[in-house]
Amino acid sequence: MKKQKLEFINLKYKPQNDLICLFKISPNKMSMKKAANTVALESSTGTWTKVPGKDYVHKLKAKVFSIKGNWIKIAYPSELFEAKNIPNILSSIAGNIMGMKAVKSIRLEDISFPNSILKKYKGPKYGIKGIRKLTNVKTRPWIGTIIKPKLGLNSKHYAQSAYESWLGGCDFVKDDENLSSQKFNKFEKRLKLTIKAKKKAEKQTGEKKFYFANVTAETNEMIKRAKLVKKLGGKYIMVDIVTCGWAAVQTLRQENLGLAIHAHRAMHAAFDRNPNHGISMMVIADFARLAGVDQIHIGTGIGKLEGKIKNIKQLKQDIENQKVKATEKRLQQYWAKIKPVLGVSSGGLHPGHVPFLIKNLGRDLVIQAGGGIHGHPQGTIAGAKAMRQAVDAVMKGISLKKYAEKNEELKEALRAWN
Ligand code: RUB
Ligand code: CA
Repeated sequence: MKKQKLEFINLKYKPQNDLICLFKISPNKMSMKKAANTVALESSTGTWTKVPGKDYVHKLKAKVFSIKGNWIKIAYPSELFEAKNIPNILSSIAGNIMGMKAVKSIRLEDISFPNSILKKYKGPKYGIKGIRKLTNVKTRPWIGTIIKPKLGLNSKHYAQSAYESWLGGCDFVKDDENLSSQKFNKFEKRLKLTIKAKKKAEKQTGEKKFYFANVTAETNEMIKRAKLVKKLGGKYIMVDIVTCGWAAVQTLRQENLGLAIHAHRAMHAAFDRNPNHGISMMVIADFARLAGVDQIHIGTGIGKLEGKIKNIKQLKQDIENQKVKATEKRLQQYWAKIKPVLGVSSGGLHPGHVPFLIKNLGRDLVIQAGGGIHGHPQGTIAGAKAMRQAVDAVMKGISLKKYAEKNEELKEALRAWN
């Protein structure tokens, strides 16, 4: 076969109005340059063989402009993408190339959007400052709970458990990712009873309380459910962004209902768990920020689910900062008018983990526990109290052990789980 010209490599190129992708690739029986060229051509204007082109088409070629070991950077002219269409972007930059024979593995590690693309998207409605204002929680981390058992409870028992969680000190109560509108707990009934319970808890505690109803469903149905939340006076919704898909998330945000959006990331690990292949959580979070969720699960670095604290810290900077600095494994990004997203730590947490979480991830954080609240030996109210006491202890600079001497619920939680 004739030696192929590597037309999609230009190591002198300086990106301007381009979308930039950072990939980690492992070539399959070919040079890194050739593999990189193949990735760039398949994800932009080329295919497996030469086809006649025109000059104006050549201008739209993606360019590999950096190769460092297995890490390559590709610049895509922004004209390659339709405005307001996340699926369209992903079909190029994380589409066919994920299954190409030219690479043994390929991982999209990070993405950086030029302003010409950013300005087409709404981004989060509230951002972190907006959520502080909405919830009236001034400086401490927020405390959330996921009602457990995650499936099976009827609507009445569900709302009761939510009520007890708020009474004990939770700010947020959320549905679990796999609860939608099953026969045993229909969405509308659950929503009505839980919002009623929320109002009662607000009166009793004098605090603002919030319920994140999981609206994840077929898109039209999802919008209907979100509108019902608004009609009944809810302020938040929750959506499983990966399983319901980017188009649906965009639609939900573009409806502009004024509701804050909590993003659950169930199924993210199918893309991001393999360190050599797939799509990183950083990229998933970048698209979530672009589409406009207000808060997103980022992991814990402790607890029941996989994830190193070092990576979670990086991810948190990525969703919080207006200017994200480049590192060897991250691209720089200026988010312009797109607001920050609030990070949520969740998965196997209990009060004993609170000092670690605040030390590593700061106060702009939702600390969320299901089992670590409802599994408290004295029940849900005590479980929520223990979590609130743990947060209060850290805010006052007192060790949990010391604070537990005068706070029975915390003492019991530490005895059970620490
Ligand atoms: C929490 C739970 C959530 C996870 C999701 O329950 O199961 O769905 O937070 O994971 P529990 P992630 O507190 O009983 O473990 O937040 O990593 O996306
Ligand atoms: Ca990025």
